[in-house]
Amino acid sequence: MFAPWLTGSAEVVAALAAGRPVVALESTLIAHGLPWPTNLDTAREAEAVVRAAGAVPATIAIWHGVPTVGLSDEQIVELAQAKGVFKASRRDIGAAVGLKRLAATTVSATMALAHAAGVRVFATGGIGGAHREEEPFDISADLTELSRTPVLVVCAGAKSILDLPRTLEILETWGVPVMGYRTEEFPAFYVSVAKIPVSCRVETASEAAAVFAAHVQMGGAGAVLARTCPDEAVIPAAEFHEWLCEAEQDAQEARVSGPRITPFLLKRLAELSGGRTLIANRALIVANARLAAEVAVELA
Ligand code: PSU
Ligand code: MN
Repeated sequence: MFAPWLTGSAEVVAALAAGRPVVALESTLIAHGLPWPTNLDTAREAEAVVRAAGAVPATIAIWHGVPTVGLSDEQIVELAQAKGVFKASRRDIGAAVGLKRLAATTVSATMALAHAAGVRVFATGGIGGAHREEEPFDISADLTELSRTPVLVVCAGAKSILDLPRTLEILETWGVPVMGYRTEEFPAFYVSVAKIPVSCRVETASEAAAVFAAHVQMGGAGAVLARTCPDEAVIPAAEFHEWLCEAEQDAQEARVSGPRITPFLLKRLAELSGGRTLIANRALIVANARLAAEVAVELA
């Protein structure tokens, strides 16, 4: 079950061996998505709600070359403050291991490592997707990974900085189910929902678990379970789009592209919103972690 090249915390290894529920959590949002100390507080709160719901949290990263499932609290503290952390997506796992880098894993890389460990449920903030600009062309590896790795990704949809209709079309092309948790419309990260239908609505964690289990049993791979940002933190779409246009212009002027674009936009949005996007980001990550734990309990 647990690939020999992986390292796991004793708690995670024991839980998996006993068939107890485990929830994977990613590390790019700690190292690149949120600033200190919101990143540490969010990572700890996500782990705490997973435990409270009866599952074991497994924050995943590549620890100086060692793919690790279940970082210790000391490691999370170090990662939250470290400078020059490598942002590893699926293509970068080999480089991070071969060159012994300290790497935070994106959704795509975290899915790959979670699957190698035998973890089926994973919570994050929002998946990557197709960016809005034609130039520079940019589609996240998260979408490809969802099409080939059987892990359920619980998220607040795809990030509102993206072209959401295009992102959903790509997921549909590649056979990735997108479940809406108590919603028919696709959640849009900081913003409540985009007016695009999900592929199926579910009312409970148990329904989500049943859909995912059937999808995988019949030859499917990854799936998305999307819930909206908690009401008290959600950002009105009109306000958000003003900030987004400004942030995109700044990104163009600074000629930011590739893996740097998403962290750049998230940071500018936090500044332009006076910290409101950080409150939303933290709230949605914690809510997703709780729901992921409920689904993991159902699957176990
Ligand atoms: N969710 C968040 N904040 C983040 C991310 C998700 O709330 O920073 C990260 C995930 O690791 C996701 C990545 O895979 O952003 C997307 O990066 P890119 O657009 O370069 O694929
Ligand atoms: Mn990209």
